[in-house]
Amino acid sequence: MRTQVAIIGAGPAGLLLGHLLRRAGIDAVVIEDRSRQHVEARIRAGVLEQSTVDLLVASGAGERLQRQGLRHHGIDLLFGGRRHHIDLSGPTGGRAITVYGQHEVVRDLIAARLADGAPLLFEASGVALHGIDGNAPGVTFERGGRRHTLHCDFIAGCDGFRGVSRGAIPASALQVFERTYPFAWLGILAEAAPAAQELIYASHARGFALFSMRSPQITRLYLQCRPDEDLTLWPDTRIWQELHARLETGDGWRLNEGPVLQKGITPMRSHVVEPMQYGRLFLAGDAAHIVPPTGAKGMNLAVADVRTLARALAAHYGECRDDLLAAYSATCLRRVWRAEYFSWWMTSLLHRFPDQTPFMARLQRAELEYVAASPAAAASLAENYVGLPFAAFEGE
Ligand code: RFL
Ligand code: PHB
Repeated sequence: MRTQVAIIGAGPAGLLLGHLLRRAGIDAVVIEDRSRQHVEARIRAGVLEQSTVDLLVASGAGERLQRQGLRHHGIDLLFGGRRHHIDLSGPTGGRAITVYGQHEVVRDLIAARLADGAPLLFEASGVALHGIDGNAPGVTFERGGRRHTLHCDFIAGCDGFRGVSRGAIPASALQVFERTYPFAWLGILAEAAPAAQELIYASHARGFALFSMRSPQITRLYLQCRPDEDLTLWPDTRIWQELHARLETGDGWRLNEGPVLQKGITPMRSHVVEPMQYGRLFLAGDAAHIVPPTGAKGMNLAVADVRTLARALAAHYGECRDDLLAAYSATCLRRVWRAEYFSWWMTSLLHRFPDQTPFMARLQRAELEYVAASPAAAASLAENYVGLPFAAFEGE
């Protein structure tokens, strides 16, 4: 087998890269170790930045997103027993976020790829990368009981935080930046109509909580919990009790309850590797960087990476120009570090830290009050939350 670009991983990064390359007339094969059913059912992110939506729509994969996505022009911050509305669109020239599940984006991109008749190989196990520091790289894997070799010009490592691509780069060639937070999120998906219009980020003495949604019938909720939390200690009644305690105030607003469809624990960490390229291998998305989910940036960063990579590959094949490929890592990392900062800031602002001193608690409260009261501080939150335009990091 031979292709121009071998893409490892059919998450948002790998699938969107395949889609953008196809539109640029570049051949790619997407290799995924899980089943189609598994990747289409994986519940993860829900908030798409304005630029992410614009790119998906412009690429022809945004039709259902435009019909079903829930456009939001604000978020609520809840602290000190009161809700404070943060306007996202006013200070950002009308930009907004769209709530649309990551698995829906994945479904749309899979449907587009299959409709194009483009290669997408699920259930490929034992994926290994070869020759990334030479001119003839390749990927080997097992599928349907046979071992296969895919020869290519470039490899895109889009296989997430636990994939194999990053590990194919010699450790001596990578610098790792990491921070692990002393808490996790317990998330549920509930069959209950969202009781509020906007997302609610709550800083509460019992810990952080987040109210979000997926559709007019489905609510998505998270609770700060211990990093080693045992889910069996959290029957649904305890989860609802805790959510009521952290998200409701004295103003009469009530959270709607409903059957819990899914339950899980998400660790919180920041992690970046530099550079995001080694020879013919380019890392994109979670394979190269992780943010804690508080800023809702992970999937949006994955999208920004593959847009940059697709444009660089188009310049290579279309114009025999390699300057964009050479600049890939530096271009992506400018945006990555802005998102790392914002995600760390949102996380630090809203969570209870186990070793939090009264002094730190007062500083946190002062910052929350500043964001809620100052148009300048709120505008900074809004600008980062809706996402800076692609051009802001590309020198265009
Ligand atoms: P993915 O989605 O992990 O996809 C990687 C794919 O690679 C496959 N794979 C392999 N394939 C072949 N061979 C191997 N050896 C392989 N190893 C792995 C995997 O099966 C998978 O299909 O990475 P990608 O594409 O980089 O996308 C990144 C996003 O998934 C991630 O950043 C977001 O989900 C993070 N995130 C959020 N991001 C946002 O932008 N907005 C949000 O609101 C948001 N909320 C969240 C989140 C992540 C969460 N969790 C569960 C971590 C909320 C949560 C709770
Ligand atoms: C979600 O809806 O899953 C979600 C929303 C906002 C976040 C993280 C996750 O910051």
